[in-house]
Amino acid sequence: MSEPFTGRRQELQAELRKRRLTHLLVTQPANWFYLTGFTGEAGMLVLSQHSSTLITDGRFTAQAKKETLGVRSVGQKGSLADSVGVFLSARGGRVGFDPGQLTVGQLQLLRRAAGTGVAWAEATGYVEAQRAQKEHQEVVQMQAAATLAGDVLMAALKLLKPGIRELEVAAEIDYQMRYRGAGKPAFETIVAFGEHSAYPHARPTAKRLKKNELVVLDLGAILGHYCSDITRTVFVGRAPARIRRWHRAVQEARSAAVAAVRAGVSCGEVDAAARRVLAGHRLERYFVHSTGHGLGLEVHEEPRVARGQKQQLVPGNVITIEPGVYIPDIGGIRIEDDVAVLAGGAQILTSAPRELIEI
Ligand SMILES: [Mn+2]
Repeated sequence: MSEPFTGRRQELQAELRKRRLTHLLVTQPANWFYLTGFTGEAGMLVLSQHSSTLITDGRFTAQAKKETLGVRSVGQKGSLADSVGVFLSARGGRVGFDPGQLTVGQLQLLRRAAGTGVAWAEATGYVEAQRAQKEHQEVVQMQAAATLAGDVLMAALKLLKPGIRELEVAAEIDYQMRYRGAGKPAFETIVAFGEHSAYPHARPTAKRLKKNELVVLDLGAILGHYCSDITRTVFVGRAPARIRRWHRAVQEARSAAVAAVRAGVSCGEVDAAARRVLAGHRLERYFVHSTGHGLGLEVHEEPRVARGQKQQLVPGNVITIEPGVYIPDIGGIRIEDDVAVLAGGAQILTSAPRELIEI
């Protein structure tokens, strides 16, 4: 099978020509990995209309040569800004940079080093837009990452006995990810017991599990560079009627949002589908975050599945659908799946059971 990087660079280079940029600075590791395969965490990729140059320091030069094909790799001399500046000053032209990724200080240093022959132009989110539309092989990889995350979550349920600490469960989840071949967790694993689960992004603590508590497990694995993200909610004991009712409402909201997913539908419409169901159950005010987010090389990327988002889904988008309700002092309920957008619908990548798990 051919490598995907050359084609991605060619697509971006066509964009540069269209935008009349001679170069684009790629300053973010996920972006340069996407374009070259380079896994180092320091350096800069300078994409020109017909060539690509990776400028890295001594820790990464051998790695850059080994991992990339058709990319010139240049060893950094002095600071990164000096090296990139010298490279650009020798060529001149109109250089695109992403103001969301370069600090004011870095831009000042680059300007000074590149001199007056270089014009600077804001070029926001070019690679991110390309990354949002996954190729078939990327979706296949994300399916594997999602399956692994679901398996780890199901295995972790066995630990949920009264007395265990949130941190112990989180440690076991992280261990199981790596044991099963994942690179590392995609984000800090969330294990939240009882009233802690009312915080959507609770951090695991030394709190011990009690009977008749809710448990929210939210975890993601990075497998073959791609992230997964899954959440399930558990009740320790037999759940009272109101917990069942809340969980059913969240399940219904999740199903409505997934049913709304297909190419051509706006992200705001998907978000509204979940919100409408929760409003019908008078739970809307307890749903305190967006319905989902793009997922890929990073755990949060384009597109955002939030209220009012006009951006339309296209085939190849991979997003999370994760409605939840958070009742202060009692607990939270969230169900999260990863979904690939198809022309006529959605392909669900995560597979663990979605009903309320009582243990
Ligand atoms: Mn998520």
